[in-house]
Amino acid sequence: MRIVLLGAPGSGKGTQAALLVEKLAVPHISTGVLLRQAVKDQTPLGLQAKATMDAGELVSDDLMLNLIEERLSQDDVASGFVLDGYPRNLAQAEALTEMLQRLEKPIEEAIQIDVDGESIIQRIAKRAQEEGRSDDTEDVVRRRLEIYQQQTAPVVGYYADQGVLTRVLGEGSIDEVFARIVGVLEMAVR
Ligand code: B4P
Repeated sequence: MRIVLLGAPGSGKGTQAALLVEKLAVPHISTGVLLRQAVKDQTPLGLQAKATMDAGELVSDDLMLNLIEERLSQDDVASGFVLDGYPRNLAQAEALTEMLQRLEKPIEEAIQIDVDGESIIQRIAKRAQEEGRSDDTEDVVRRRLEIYQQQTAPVVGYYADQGVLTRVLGEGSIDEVFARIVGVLEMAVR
């Protein structure tokens, strides 16, 4: 299946995507992970993206489109994929639809993970202590949430209009949220 996971920073997209790809045996494509690896490897992309990520802003649509097109052209996506962190604004959503139409691999399910702001702050504060990610500081998280509201939240409506969106409650334990997502996918394949 070709699935997009949507949700605010800290909603559990990355966490749930990792569980889903194990269950479905398809690749996990996380633009956040790809970018952090590029920064670590000091590739030209990583060198360009680092300051933007550290400020909590979105990396440019052009850079992201190249990154995602390159990844989605690889052979391992033939059986499907779980996309996590892309698209993050309407321009990216439209570019993705156009690219996947060309590749004859349209999105089949978009799942929005809904979590309230207070849980998000607590989860990211915990991750900041555990992992020390450079964009998990309080000020940067606040900025990431603003950007989410302004630019990423409208993507939910975009997939609703395409008739592929389901919303899932992201509160509760990781296993509880996962069971809800699996329930949605089981309904979708019937
Ligand atoms: P991402 O890596 O996508 O960062 P994120 O939104 O914080 O999500 P993540 O997947 O890491 O966290 P999750 O909610 O799973 O992006 C980082 C940056 O890269 C962006 O700010 C931007 O600069 C850039 N970028 C990425 N994609 C881009 C694009 N398309 N265009 C432009 N720029 C882009 O989990 C958060 C924490 O909550 C975890 O510690 C987890 O353990 C915990 N958690 C999860 N579920 C839980 C639960 N049920 N209960 C308790 N804790 C839970």
